[in-house]
Amino acid sequence: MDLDQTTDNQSNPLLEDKNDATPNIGGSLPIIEYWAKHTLSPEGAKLWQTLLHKSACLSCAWGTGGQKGGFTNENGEKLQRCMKSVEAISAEIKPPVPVSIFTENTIEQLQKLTSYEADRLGRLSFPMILREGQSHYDRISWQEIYNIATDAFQKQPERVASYSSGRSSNEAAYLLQLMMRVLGSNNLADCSDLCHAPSTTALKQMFGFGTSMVSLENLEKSDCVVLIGSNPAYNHPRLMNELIKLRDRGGKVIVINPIVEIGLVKFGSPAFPIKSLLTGSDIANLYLQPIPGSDVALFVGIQKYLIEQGLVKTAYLQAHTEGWEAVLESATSTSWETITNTCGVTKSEIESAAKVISSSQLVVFGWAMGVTQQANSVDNVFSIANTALITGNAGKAGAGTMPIRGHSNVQGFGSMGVTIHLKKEIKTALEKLLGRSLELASGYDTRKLIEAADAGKVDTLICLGGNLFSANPDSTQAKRALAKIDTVIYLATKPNLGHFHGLGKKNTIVIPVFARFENPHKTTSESGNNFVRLSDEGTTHLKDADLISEVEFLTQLAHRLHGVSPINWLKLQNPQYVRQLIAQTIPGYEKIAQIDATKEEFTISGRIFTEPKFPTPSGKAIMFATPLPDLTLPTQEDFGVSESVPNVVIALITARSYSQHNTVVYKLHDQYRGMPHRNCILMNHKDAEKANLESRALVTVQGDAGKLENVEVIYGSVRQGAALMFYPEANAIFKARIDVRSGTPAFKRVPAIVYAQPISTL
Ligand SMILES: Nc1nc2c(c(=O)[nH]1)N[C@H]1C(S)=C(S)[C@@H](COP(=O)(O)OP(=O)(O)OC[C@H]3O[C@@H](n4cnc5c(=O)[nH]c(N)nc54)[C@H](O)[C@@H]3O)O[C@H]1N2
Ligand SMILES: Nc1nc2c(c(=O)[nH]1)N[C@H]1C(S)=C(S)[C@@H](COP(=O)(O)OP(=O)(O)OC[C@H]3O[C@@H](n4cnc5c(=O)[nH]c(N)nc54)[C@H](O)[C@@H]3O)O[C@H]1N2
Ligand code: SF4
Ligand SMILES: [Mo]
Repeated sequence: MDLDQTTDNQSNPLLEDKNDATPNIGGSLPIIEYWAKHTLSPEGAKLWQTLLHKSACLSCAWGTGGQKGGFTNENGEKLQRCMKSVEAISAEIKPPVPVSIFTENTIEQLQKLTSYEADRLGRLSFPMILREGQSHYDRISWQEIYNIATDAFQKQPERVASYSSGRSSNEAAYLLQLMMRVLGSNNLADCSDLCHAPSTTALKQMFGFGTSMVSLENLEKSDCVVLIGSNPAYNHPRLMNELIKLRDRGGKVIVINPIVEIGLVKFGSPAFPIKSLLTGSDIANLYLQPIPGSDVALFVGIQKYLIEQGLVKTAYLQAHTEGWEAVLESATSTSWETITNTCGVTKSEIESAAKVISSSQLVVFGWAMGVTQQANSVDNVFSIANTALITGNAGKAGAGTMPIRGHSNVQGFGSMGVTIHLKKEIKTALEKLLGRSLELASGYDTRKLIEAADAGKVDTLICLGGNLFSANPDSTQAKRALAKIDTVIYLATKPNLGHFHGLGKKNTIVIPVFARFENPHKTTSESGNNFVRLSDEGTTHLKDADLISEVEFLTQLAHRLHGVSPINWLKLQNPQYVRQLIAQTIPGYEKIAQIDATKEEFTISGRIFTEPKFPTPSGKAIMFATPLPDLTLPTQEDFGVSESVPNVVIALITARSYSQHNTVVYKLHDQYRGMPHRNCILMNHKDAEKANLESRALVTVQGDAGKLENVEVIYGSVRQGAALMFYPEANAIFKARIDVRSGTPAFKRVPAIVYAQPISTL
C-alpha cells in the first residue's frame, strides 16, 4: 500500500480492518501515562536512581545508557530512553519473593502460575533447590551448591551443556564459554539460536562477518530504510526516533510485514514532544503485506524489476561481489506469476518498492524476527542482502544491512564466543591462552540441546539467565527433555515458568543473581550497532538477600573444576582481568583492555563498513541465489478435524505483545492491537467468516503438537491467511520446524487450524 497516495490517515485504507479498540497511532500518550505512573509511584525514587545510573539499558539491543548517562545515546543525543527500559527496570526493583511462596506451595501449585503471575512474585533473593522426590523448593547453602555443581560437571564433556540469554554481561559470557571449553565441551546453546542465528549464518557467508554493518551515526545519513519483519514500535522504540528523523529529512520508509502494526504507520514519540507525541509522525511511505514466510519471493520480485528496468548496479557487482550472475539469472528466470503467487503482494506494489529503493541514494535494510524465524530464514537474509548489493547499498556510510538484534547483550554473547560455531581466530587465541589445543565437538545449539536431552544424552545443564522451557516450541517436549537431565542449574534475577516446569531429574538449583545495575563490579555489553558500553558497579535494594554476581559464581565453579593453572580463576573474580583476556582473544575488542582506566566506550573495530571491501578471502561480498519457498499449508484432514466443523487453516505468527519481554509478560492486554488479554487470536475478518466466526467468538486453535481452547477471535489488520498469537503461550501447540542451516525454528509461520469451540466445552 502506497501511503504517499493517501492524504488523510484517518481514512487510511490500511487501517480499514483494524478493530475499534485499536488507537490510530502507536506510542503517544499511553507511554507518558506509563512513565508518570511508575516514576511517581512508591518505587519512583529507585526507578529514577536506576535510570540515571551509568549502566546500559537492560531491555533491547538498540542500546543506550552506559557512561554517557541514562538518557544519552552513543551520538550524544538526549532523551533517548524509552518506556520499555522503565518496564524492564521496574520488574527488577520489585521486593523479594516472600519465603512463604516456596515453603507453602508445592511445585504442582507453582506450576499453575502464568508467566505474568510468576514474574510478579518479585525478585529471587536466596539460592534454592528442588531435590528428586521432594515437593517443595528448599533453601540451600553455597557450599552444597558448589559440591553438587562440581560433581555434576565432572561428566563426559559431551554430556554437559549450557544455555544462555543475552542479558548477562560480556564478562560472564566470556567466563561461561571458557569454563565449558576448558572442560572440553562445545555445547554452548544460546537464545540467539532462536533469534538472529540466521542473520549471523547468512551474513558471515556473504560478508565474512555476522553483525550489522551500519552504525547509528551512519543510519542517520541514510535516505531510505526498508524495515522487514520488525516491529520497533514495540521492541526497539528508539529506532522509531531514527525513522521519524529520516522522514523529516525527506527520506522514505518501506515496511514489509503481514500485519499492519499501527506504530509503523504513525508513531507518537516522546523524544519529539511538540511535533510528534500527540499527533504522531508518519512512518511508512509504503506498506507491503506479504504472506508469512514469503519474503524471499518479494525480494526476488524487487530484483527482477530492477533487472528488467536496467537499474542493476552492474559495475558495483563486478567490482565488489562474487556469484552475482547466478542471482540475477535466478530472478530473471522466475516468473512474475510465481513471485506474486508466493508472496501475495501485487506486481505493482513490488515495483513501487523497487522504485523507492533504486531512486534512493543510501538505503539501510533492517530486519528482525519476521525474517529470521522462518524455515527458509537464511535464504530470507540472503535475498535481502542480495538486494542491497544489486543496488550498491553495502559498504558505504549511510547504507547497508542491519539485523535489529534482540536482548540487550545478545550480540556480546556471540562476540565472546558463546556459540557452537567458534571463530577460528578466537579458537587459536584460546589455545594460546591455555597452552594446549582445543578438541571441540560440533556442539549443541538450542534445538539440538533439547533433542539431545530428550534422547537422554545430557547429564548437566547450566542456564545463565533466560527461560529455556518457555522459549522453545512444543512445551511438552521441552519439559520432558529437561526432566531427563540429572542436574539443572539456573542463574536468574526473577522466577519464571522455566524454574517451575523445566525441572531436572535429580536436582534443580535456582541461583539468585544481581541485575546489571546492581553488580558489585563494572561490566560491559555490546549493542546491535556494535557499540560497547560500560556499566558501573551498583547496589541492590534487596536487603538481607543472598545474591551472587554471575562472574563470582562462574569463577568459583571453574576454580573448583579446573584448579589454578593455566588460568587463575579466582583472580578473574575481578572482571578487570576478564577484560584483559577478552582484549587478548576477541577480535575487535582490543580497546576493552583500557576501559577501566579510560572509561572510553567504543565501536568494535572491523565491523562498520564504509567501503565495499569485506573480510572474505577475496575481499568481495559473496552472493547466493535464493529459491522460492513452498508455502503449502496442511489441510483440515491433516489436522484430523472433521469436515462437518467449519474451520480455517492459517499461518500463525507467534510474536510479542506490547507489554512483555520475551517469555515474561508484564501486562495482559495489547492495547495497540486491540487484544484485551493473552488468549486471543488476531485474524483477518474474511478468514474468520470462512469458519463462521464472528468477532469475539471463542475458538480452538490447533497445531501439530496440541491446541489452545477458549481463544477469543479479534479482528485486525492482518493479511488474509495469516493470524497472530502471543508467545510463549502459543509454544504449547506446535513442534519445531527449523531452518536447517541456522537451527532457528519457524516461529513466524506455524500451520494451525481454527474452529469454533464445541458448545459442550464452553
Ligand atoms: N519490549 C520488548 N522489547 C524487546 C523484546 C520484547 O519481548 N519486548 N524482545 C527482544 C528480542 S530477544 C527480540 S529478538 C526483538 C524482537 O523484535 P521483533 O522481531 O520486532 O518482534 P516480534 O514481535 O517477534 O515480530 C516482529 C514482526 O514480524 C512480523 N512478521 C511475522 N511474520 C513475518 C513474515 O513472514 N515476514 C515479514 N516481513 N514480517 C513478519 C510480525 O507481524 C511482527 O510485527 O525484540 C527485543 N526487544
Ligand atoms: N513462539 C515463539 N517463541 C520464541 C520467540 C518467538 O517470537 N515466538 N522468540 C525467541 C527469541 S527471539 C528469544 S531471544 C527467546 C528468548 O528466550 P530467553 O532469553 O531464554 O528468555 P527470556 O524471557 O528473555 O528470559 C527471561 C529471564 O531471564 C532472567 N534474567 C533477567 N535478567 C537477568 C540477568 O541479568 N542475569 C541472569 N542470569 N538472568 C536474568 C530472568 O529470570 C527472566 O525471567 O525466545 C524465543 N522463543
Ligand atoms: S530502545 Fe531499547 S535500548 Fe533504547 S531505551 Fe528502549 S529498550 Fe532501552
Ligand atoms: Mo530474540
